[in-house]
Formats: sequence, structure tokens, C-alpha cells
Amino acid sequence: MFRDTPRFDGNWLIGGNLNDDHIIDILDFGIYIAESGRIVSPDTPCGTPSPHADINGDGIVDVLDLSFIQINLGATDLGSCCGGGTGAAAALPVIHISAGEIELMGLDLHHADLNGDGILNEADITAALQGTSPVKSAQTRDQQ
Ligand SMILES: [Ca+2]
Ligand SMILES: [Ca+2]
Ligand SMILES: [Ca+2]
Repeated sequence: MFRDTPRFDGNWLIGGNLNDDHIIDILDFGIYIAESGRIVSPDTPCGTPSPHADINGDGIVDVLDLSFIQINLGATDLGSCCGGGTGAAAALPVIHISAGEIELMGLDLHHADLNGDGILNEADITAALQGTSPVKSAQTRDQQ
């Protein structure tokens, strides 16, 4: 993760955005949950299909990566690492969303509702940091 300005050539990525929408929000948390525990290539050059949930680039998607989302929740990332990014957020960050709204968006993030209250919000991030694991059926994983 870099926090310096783009003037210093490349140090302009704030980690945590996983779906290329320039905003680090609860939907990215949902994607993290879907990817958690996976062993991935830490090398994600331009053109690698998203999501890249291994935010710290150590080859595994785990709670260390989640901490980036927690720390930067609500932040706008400052641009695409592959050029072309304007850094302009398309919308306000979503940090509280109901399961119904997620379904309307066509997303399947129900597994990230770790406390099972039908809402995806910071309480679920807290649950994840405290070690609550998502319930992932084999069927769910095979569909991805
Ligand atoms: Ca995002
Ligand atoms: Ca990682
Ligand atoms: Ca919840």
C-alpha cells in the first residue's frame, strides 16, 4: 500500500478496492470474504482479472488483507495502477447495505453477512477480524 502522491511516480495506490470502482467499501469486504483463504499469485500485472483480494501481495488472502479494507473503508483509491484511472469515484461508498439491496445489484455476497442479521456493514468486518469464518458450501465455491 502506498499513500504518497502520484507525483512520486507510482506511490498512489491505497489498498482495499477490489472491484475497480475506485471506492473501498463494504462490497469489497464481500469480495474479500469470497476470496479468503485462497492461495494466489502475488504477481498481479496489468490485465490480471479482478478481484485481487491479496492486497498485501504475500500470495495468500487472509486477515492481513482484510485490515487494508477496514483501515481504508470509505476511502477513494487514487487511481488505477495501470493508467487510465481518474481517481474519480462514481458514487458514495457503500458501507451499510441490506442483503436485498445486494441481490438487486446482482451480486452474491450473502456469505459475507457473518453475523447473519441480513445487513452487510462494519459489524461483519469486526466479526471477520475476530475470527468468524464465512459458511461456504462446496456448491457455492464451485459456482465461482
Ligand atoms: Ca470497491
Ligand atoms: Ca495477502
Ligand atoms: Ca451483518
